[in-house]
Amino acid sequence: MNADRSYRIGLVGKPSVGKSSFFNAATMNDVPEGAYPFTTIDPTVGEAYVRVDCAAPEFDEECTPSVGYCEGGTRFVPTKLVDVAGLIPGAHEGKGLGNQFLSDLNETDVLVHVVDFSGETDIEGEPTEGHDPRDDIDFLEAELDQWYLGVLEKGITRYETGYVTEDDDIEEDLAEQMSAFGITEDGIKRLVRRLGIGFDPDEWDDADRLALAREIRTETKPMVIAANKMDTPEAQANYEEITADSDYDHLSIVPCSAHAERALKSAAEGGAIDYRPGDGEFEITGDLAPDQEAGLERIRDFIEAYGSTGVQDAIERALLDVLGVVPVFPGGANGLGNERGEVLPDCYLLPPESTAEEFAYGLHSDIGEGFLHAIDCRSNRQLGKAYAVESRDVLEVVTTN
Ligand SMILES: Nc1nc2c(ncn2[C@@H]2O[C@H](COP(=O)(O)OP(=O)(O)O)[C@@H](O)[C@H]2O)c(=O)[nH]1
Ligand SMILES: [Mg+2]
Repeated sequence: MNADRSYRIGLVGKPSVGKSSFFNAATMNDVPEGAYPFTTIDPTVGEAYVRVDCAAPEFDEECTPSVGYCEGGTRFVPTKLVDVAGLIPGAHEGKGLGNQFLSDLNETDVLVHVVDFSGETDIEGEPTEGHDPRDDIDFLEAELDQWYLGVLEKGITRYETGYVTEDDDIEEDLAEQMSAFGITEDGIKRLVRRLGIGFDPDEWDDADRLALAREIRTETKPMVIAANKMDTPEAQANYEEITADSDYDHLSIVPCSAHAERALKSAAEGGAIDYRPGDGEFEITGDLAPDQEAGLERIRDFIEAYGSTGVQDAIERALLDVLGVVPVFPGGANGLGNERGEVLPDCYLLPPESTAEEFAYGLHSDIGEGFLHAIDCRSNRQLGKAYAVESRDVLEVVTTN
């Protein structure tokens, strides 16, 4: 995670799969101008949201969010979405991933690989028919693995050519070489043990090295697949086939239609329908021309079949499920409101396995330093600093100062 505590979800994929369409649909939000601090700086970084059930109703209160918004008991908590264009296909020709692409990727915490499931774009993103989306999934995984492997090999060389002392461990050199990926020595040790390849890199053959690179990659750059263009029958057929293929069990594949999400949001903005992003239903509220109504009814059939347009789902699957980020509300044990009369103004997205003390440090370093205990505002139970925060906890921190 970046120092400013906000997560970045990277949208990746070859050209013409629908990255920009997904990005626009996800970041097209009915919030006031000026609430888009990122778009002015960098058009490829936008604000998207993850949905979290609001805790305020459990306390018979109404929340007043200071960031994002709350609709019908669902908090929309902001997060950053990045359109990481520039994936260069054609690695087989020795081109590989572009340098800019790699440094942009390094700034993301989790990836959504947007794949054209309709099969109507070839590996380079040119129009075709009957392309197997599995080739795109395999391509990106293999490319990322090669990137990691290259850095891993440098770490091994560093170990082998370095000044060898008694306490010189391979995991130390690898962690140092791979620090940009955010892997620690302990992390490397755990993965080496999981693979059972031992701690002497002289004993590692090419397959072992690649396997280790892949483990480190999947651990530090987790990914979901957005199976896009699912509004087409070709994509639906591919989706059935690929989700039944056990070779792809390791991936989280979310059926998705960027077009449908965009159409529903536009219709909602125009007053034609009531639609809350991510929902599996909507209500027609305006007078519609017959063709607009027919178009919306086709989308209704689609979201009823797949549960939603999938855009919100893909974002949440990435951040909450795959990355394991934990939403926590700072609150007060004697009434949720703070001194300014705001009720649950914040909902923090914390790294997996965060403790109450880390939560306190996230509020402010003074609060972390003065930490006495936390209070679970639902039960009024005291929690020690090692308490592992849980999703939707409402916590007050009691300090010495
Ligand atoms: N049917 C369908 N087409 C889509 C969808 N999303 C994007 N497209 C189309 O795919 C093409 C490429 O989209 P774009 O967002 O520019 O892709 P990018 O190059 O990955 O950013 C455009 O013609 C889009 O209209 C979708 O959900 N369904
Ligand atoms: Mg684009």
